[in-house]
Amino acid sequence: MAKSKFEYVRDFEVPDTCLPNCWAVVRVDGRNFHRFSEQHKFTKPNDLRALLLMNRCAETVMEEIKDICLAYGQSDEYSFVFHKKSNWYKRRASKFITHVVSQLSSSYVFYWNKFFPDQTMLYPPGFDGRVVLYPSVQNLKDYLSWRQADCHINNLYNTVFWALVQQKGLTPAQAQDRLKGTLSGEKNEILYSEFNINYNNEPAMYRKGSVIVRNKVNEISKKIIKLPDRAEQEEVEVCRVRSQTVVLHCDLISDAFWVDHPEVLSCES
Ligand code: DGT
Ligand code: MG
Ligand code: MG
Ligand code: MG
Ligand code: MG
Repeated sequence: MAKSKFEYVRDFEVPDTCLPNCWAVVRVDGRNFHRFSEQHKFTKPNDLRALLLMNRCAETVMEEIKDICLAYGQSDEYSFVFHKKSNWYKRRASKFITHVVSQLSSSYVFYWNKFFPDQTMLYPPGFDGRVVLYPSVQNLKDYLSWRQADCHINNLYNTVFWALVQQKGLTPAQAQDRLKGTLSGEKNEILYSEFNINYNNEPAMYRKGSVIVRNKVNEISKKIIKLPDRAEQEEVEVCRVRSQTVVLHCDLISDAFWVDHPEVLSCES
């Protein structure tokens, strides 16, 4: 087909390929969720509905994009790890980011009512996205450890902060003052001695965030077939290996997770 004289504008598009053989992590984060969580009356410090909704959205992203081998989420953010061998959309960064962000955003609206049956969505939420490449498995593990450590630090702080405000009647400024310069041991001690809360008994999803991996399950179904050497049709059992997403609230910082789940980073599947 003859080209139009306008075709040359294509040359303004620049390549944005993610470097081969690197783990590509797309992190999405809610836009101004400080405001969104206030307006939609999220409970503090953690809103179970909001976290479960984010997990559902992240599972949808993984169902749609098979080259994602693991996802990790906490607060209003989720990180999606594209396998280093992925060649999805020729590894174009813009495809990685925009497809993840749009699939997650539309899912957030699509599933909202399921998790917030009594709360109307007041305005459409937005999410930002970025992709970062990690050349070694150790870099990738350290990235995930960084996000999980962030979850832990924020959650410990928020748990004590809101206990002081909600149960002791301190103003936010007073609570902030009280916690200024405290180490994590001291925060644990305040929770234990003043609120009878053992931080380690707080829900694992709040303390550790959520990890999504794929589980292989054998799915047995019945099928009616006609074998060539038989006169009648017969019902036979067929076994299919299906991959399902599963949400965990485990530690990613120690080696145990990686020893228990070698399939996550392996090149098979
Ligand atoms: P950004 O990301 O720069 O557009 O701005 P924000 O406001 O989204 O800031 P970010 O992402 O650093 O912090 C997340 C905000 O979302 C933070 O203000 C607390 C809120 N948030 C997230 N999860 C929950 C929750 O479960 N309960 C409540 N009450 N707030 C939450
Ligand atoms: Mg932010
Ligand atoms: Mg945010
Ligand atoms: Mg955030
Ligand atoms: Mg198109």
